[in-house]
Amino acid sequence: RIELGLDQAVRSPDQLTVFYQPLVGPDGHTIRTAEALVRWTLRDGTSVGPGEFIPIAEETGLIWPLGEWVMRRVFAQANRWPQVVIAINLSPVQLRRSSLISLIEALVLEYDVQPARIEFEVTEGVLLENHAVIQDNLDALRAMGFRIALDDFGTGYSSLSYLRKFAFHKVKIDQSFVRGIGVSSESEEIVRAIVSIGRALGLRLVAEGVETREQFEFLRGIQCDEFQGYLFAHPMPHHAFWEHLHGPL
Ligand code: G
Ligand code: G
Ligand code: MN
Ligand code: NA
Repeated sequence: RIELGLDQAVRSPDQLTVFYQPLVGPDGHTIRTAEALVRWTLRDGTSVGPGEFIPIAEETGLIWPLGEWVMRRVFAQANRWPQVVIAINLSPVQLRRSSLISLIEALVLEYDVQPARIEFEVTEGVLLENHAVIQDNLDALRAMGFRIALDDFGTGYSSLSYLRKFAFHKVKIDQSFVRGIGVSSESEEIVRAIVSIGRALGLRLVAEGVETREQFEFLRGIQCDEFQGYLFAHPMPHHAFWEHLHGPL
């Protein structure tokens, strides 16, 4: 069963790794941010994608030790790349616990990480819950100096009022809209609308899942700030990311 295997992987995390995917600026190569994405490779060499095991980790509670492990890995590695901000995905399950903040405070001291170097990505689903703890946790993270990005924007029951209610730094436009660029004028209009609202609210705008030159040109034309996708780079192991930043050793 996947649960048992995941439980073992989290206890002795030699099967887990963190990959990093660069986000580039409008020139198509300057890297300001990288997203941390967990990978699980079984002993037999097969790998299970986070799309499959994160939901199970959320149901079983394993997201808690798994999330802590990801933060420890990223915090330990972040100091090697002072020029980039590392983005970490936070599950709604993590955000619902008030002990998240004391954990992160302890990790900041232990790894001597500057919060401004870390960005937390939260999905808009979290905001619908209208949970006081979630709001308090986001406020506390912001007060500590972390940046907060709203991930997968446009896929949930988005209400624009959330953009005002929570002071995000960034909005990540969901891949599904980016995929529609050049294909559906409706997707293009949605992307334009998200960008103009985000801009009016002073947010940075990130496009996810950019795979073609045409998508990139469109998004650059409407002044998106950052771009993430296979056109620029795939998620990669930390040593490959290091080489990507500095050239081969
Ligand atoms: O890397 P990939 O595109 O396969 O990721 C699939 C999903 O898993 C994405 O929604 C991504 O946000 C999520 N994910 C990847 N790494 C983490 C992680 O460390 N924590 C959480 N909560 N989600 C993650
Ligand atoms: O839900 P979240 O946005 O955190 O998920 C990010 C996921 O998107 C990662 O699993 C990453 O591997 C994937 N991804 C990144 N760039 C691209 C891309 O250009 N195309 C596709 N299809 N997926 C991408
Ligand atoms: Mn993400
Ligand atoms: Na996303």
